[in-house]
Parts: sequence; C-alpha cells; structure tokens
Amino acid sequence: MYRQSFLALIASLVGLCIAATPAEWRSRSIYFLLTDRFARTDNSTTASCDTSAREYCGGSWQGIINQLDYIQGMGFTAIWITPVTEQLQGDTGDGTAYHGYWQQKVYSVNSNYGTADDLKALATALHDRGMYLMIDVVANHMGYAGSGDSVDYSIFEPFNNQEYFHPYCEISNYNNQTDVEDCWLGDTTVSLPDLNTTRSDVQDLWYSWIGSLVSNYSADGIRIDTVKHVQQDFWPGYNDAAGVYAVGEVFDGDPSYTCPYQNYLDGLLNYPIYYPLLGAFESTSGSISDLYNMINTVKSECADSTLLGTFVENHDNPRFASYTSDYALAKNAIAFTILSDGIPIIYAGQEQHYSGGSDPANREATWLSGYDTSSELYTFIAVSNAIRNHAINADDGYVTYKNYPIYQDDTTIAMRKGSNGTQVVTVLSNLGESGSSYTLSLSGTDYNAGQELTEVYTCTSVTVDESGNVPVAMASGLPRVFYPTESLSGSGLCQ
Ligand code: ABC
Ligand code: CA
Repeated sequence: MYRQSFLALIASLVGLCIAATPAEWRSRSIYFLLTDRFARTDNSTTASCDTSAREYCGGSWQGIINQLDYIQGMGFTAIWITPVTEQLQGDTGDGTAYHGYWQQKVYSVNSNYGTADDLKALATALHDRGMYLMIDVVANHMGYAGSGDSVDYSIFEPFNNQEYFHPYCEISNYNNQTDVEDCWLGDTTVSLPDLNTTRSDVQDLWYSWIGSLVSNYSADGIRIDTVKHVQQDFWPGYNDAAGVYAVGEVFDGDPSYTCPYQNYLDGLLNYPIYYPLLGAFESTSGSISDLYNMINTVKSECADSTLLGTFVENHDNPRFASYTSDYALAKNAIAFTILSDGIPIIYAGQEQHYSGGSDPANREATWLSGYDTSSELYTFIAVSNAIRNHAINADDGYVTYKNYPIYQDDTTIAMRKGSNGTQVVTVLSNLGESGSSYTLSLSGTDYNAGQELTEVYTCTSVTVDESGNVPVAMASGLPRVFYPTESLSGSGLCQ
C-alpha cells in the first residue's frame, strides 16, 4: 500500500518535471503517426489495410511502444499521435473515425487503440528513452453521424445540449472568417458540430479538460487541430491551461493570414513554407526563389520561426512521392525539413517513400513496409537528424539562430544555421537523380579560410579556400550538408 502510493508520488513528480516548454521543444525532432496506422499490438507486418475503405486497421498504443526502436533509430526525440478521445462509433458513408477527429466523449479514450493505461504506458516508455509525447487535440468540434440539422446533442460528453454549439451552417466561403469560425466542417454524412467557443462555460470546460489530459497522460506537448476555425482569443487561455508547448494547425499557406495566430499560441505548423517547399522539389522545374523568399518572409512575419513545425508531408495532403518518384528530390525536401528553422516533423511512411495521394490514400499502414531500417530514406533521415541533434548539443544557439539563405540560382539553394565554430551549411538542389555533376564555389558561409569541413551524407572532406569559399561538389541532384570536421566527434557521423 505504502509502496504503491510512494511510487505514484514519484511518478507524478517525474511527470511534473517532464511537462515541456516551448524552449525545450525547439531542440526536438518529431515523428508524426496515425495511431490506427502505425503499429499493431501483435507486431503484424502483413495485416491488410485498405486505405480507401476508411476502416480501423488495428494500430494501437501498445503497437507504438513495440516499435519505439524503429522511431528512435532515425534520431527522432518525440512523437505526435492523433487524437485519443472516444469517437463516433461504427461505420458511416464517410467511413469510421479511425483517424480520431470525430470525438463524442472527451473524458474517455478510444478503445480501438487500447486502454487509458496503455496510453500512460506509452508516455512512460517514451520518457524512459528521453523522448517526448505530443497528443493531438480538437476543441473546435465534436463528430456526428448525420446531417447538421438532425444532431442528437444528448450523446456528447460534455456539451450534451444544443446551446453549447453554433447554429448549423456549412462553411461555404473560406474567405469569410465569420463563416470559418462559426459554421461547421464535415459534410451531411458526418457533420462536425461546431462548439460555440465564445461561451465562457465552453471555455471553462475545455481549459480544465486540456489541463487534465496533459497531466493524466503525462503529455509533453499538444498539436491543436482546426485552429483557424476558433476565434483567436480562445487560444491563449487554452495554451496556458495545457501548460506545455502547443503547435497549432492553421491550414493556410498565406503567411499574412497564418503568422498572426502565433501571437495566440506557442507555435504553428509551418503551412506558409509547406507550399513553396513542395513546389521547389516536387519536380525538376520547381521554383527555388519562391522557397528562398518565403524563408525570409516567415522569419519576418511570424513571431518566432524557430517554434514552428516544419513538414513536407502529413495526413491531409498528398504524399511527396505521389508527385515524383525521384529519390534525390525526396532527400532534398527531407533535408530542408530537418535542417531549416523550427521543429522538424516527418510523417510515418515518409521514410519508406510511401506515395499515397489525397486523404484517405495517404494513410497507408506503416507496418506493411516491414519497418525496414535499411531503406534509403530511413538511413537518410537518421543522418539528417544526427547532424541536427549534434549541432544542438554543440551549440546552445543553434536552435534560435534563424536559418539564413546565402545563395540561390535556378536549381540550387544554400542556407546556414548556427554560430561560426559549429555552423551547419545546407546546399539543396532540384536537379533530380539524373542531375549532372558540378562544383559550386559557395561564399557567404562565415567559415574561415583553410578550415576543414566534412560533408556529412558522403563523409567527404573539403577545405575552405583562401577566399573563404567552400567548394561544393554537387552530383545526381543530392543535397550536401557541411560541418566543421574538428567538431564532428561524438556525432556518430563519418567517424
Ligand atoms: C475526409 C475527406 C473528406 C471526406 C471525409 C469523409 O473524409 O477530406 O473529403 O468527405 C478529419 C479526417 C478527414 C476528414 C475530416 C472531415 O475529418 O482526418 O479524413 O475528411 O470529416 C484537420 C486535421 C484533419 C481532420 C480535421 C477535422 C481537421 O488535420 O485530419 O480531418 O478534425 C480544412 C481545415 C483543417 C483540416 C482540413 C482537413 O480541412 O481548415 O483544419 N485539418 C483550404 C482551406 C483549409 C482546409 C483545406 C483542406 O482547404 O483554407 O482550411 O483545411 O480542405 C492553399 C491555401 C489553403 C487551402 C489549400 C487547399 O490551398 O493556402 O488555405 O486550404 O493554397
Ligand atoms: Ca468553430
């Protein structure tokens, strides 16, 4: 008895220490997964999963625990999992709630993924490895199998009355912010009853709920769904009540629309960079200058570009490899994701070059890859995370140094990040796999003449020439990343 409560006390103290701040998240690298699609309790690598059916495929929290070596083996230091709350049950014309965004009872967990104890065990297993847990949460809506004019509100917990919701209307005009905030997402098969988040009782319930969720499951951070569908002044109270780093989803590529939300939340998914990043590398004729310019725009328009989440794939957009099968282009997009500003986010399956198109095709089961740790992008991601993790250890200022583009031409962009002694220089190309070989003489790096550098993907040494330029040997459209050789020890790279 005594021993049990003593252990519980220790656990809660450890939990308290772990609640992670924005500053602590800066140095993390996130692996994002759909709980239903990443790993099963039985470790199956053959269980079928037809994405077009929109059914549960059997992924679970215990399954994730079983595959943490696979995730950590790529150098990730955090995972983001899809929402954990109890969902709309059964099948609908829009499929099941396998993704977790159609909640009905927010005080219980989705039993398809396991028990509350399994979720706690996942947090513990992550913390034992020094990794963080980020949980996806939805405050904008509930989910209902039926049209918005026929909702039985009594089934929701809490919010079991129509008065808690905005009157039914479908969002018809995304350029009208009142529509975006007050009307409903979803369709007439599954409507997403839109909470009236201006009511103080709704706010009180949500603020207390998010605080409890974070402490019950020892979450280190939250990813907030549908942020642009809730009025901005709702968010600071929610973020404070969570008490951990929050990254919000404002699904909009226009920085003048998206960046202001960072005045209300710690961080945002970097949708402004997503579009030019995809655009630059999805083909050999993409625009490098659009990407170059957006790096600078985001730095100046968002409150803090180093707290944004950088990604080129997620579960709402076609996968990168659905645009091009070229591995060199995929590697450049990944190198940018991991080595530019903010917290990198790689979406499960990206490391296996999965190529599903629009939702639901982009939600393939990761287990069907056999968790191949020798695949080309798995090992590429591992090296990319390793150099970033090492640069962070070597230089306190690395994560707050704002990525600085120093060179562009029609097919190449170069950027530097970190202080002089341990600066990382990243050179990217969209020439693709069949790109020719050439040597770029790169100026503006701030390395010293005569300094010895290592290109970390090829483990090639180069010496900075007497004018301070770096000879960058480009070939086959592959990215190049430089780091001072004398500071590389301890990184596990090129030793
Ligand atoms: C899916 C399909 C539907 C289908 C349904 C049965 O299943 O998409 O076609 O009818 C969850 C599920 C989805 C499901 C939805 C709806 O619920 O995962 O499978 O839809 O039932 C978040 C999550 C997402 C989740 C929800 C809902 C929200 O990440 O997984 O979806 O909880 C909007 C929202 C955004 C939302 C996204 C899916 O839809 O704002 O929060 N994501 C424009 C709008 C955006 C809009 C986007 C996509 O289209 O501005 O607000 O996102 O519809 C750029 C512009 C952007 C523009 C894009 C297209 O172009 O800058 O603004 O985005 O240039
Ligand atoms: Ca709303």
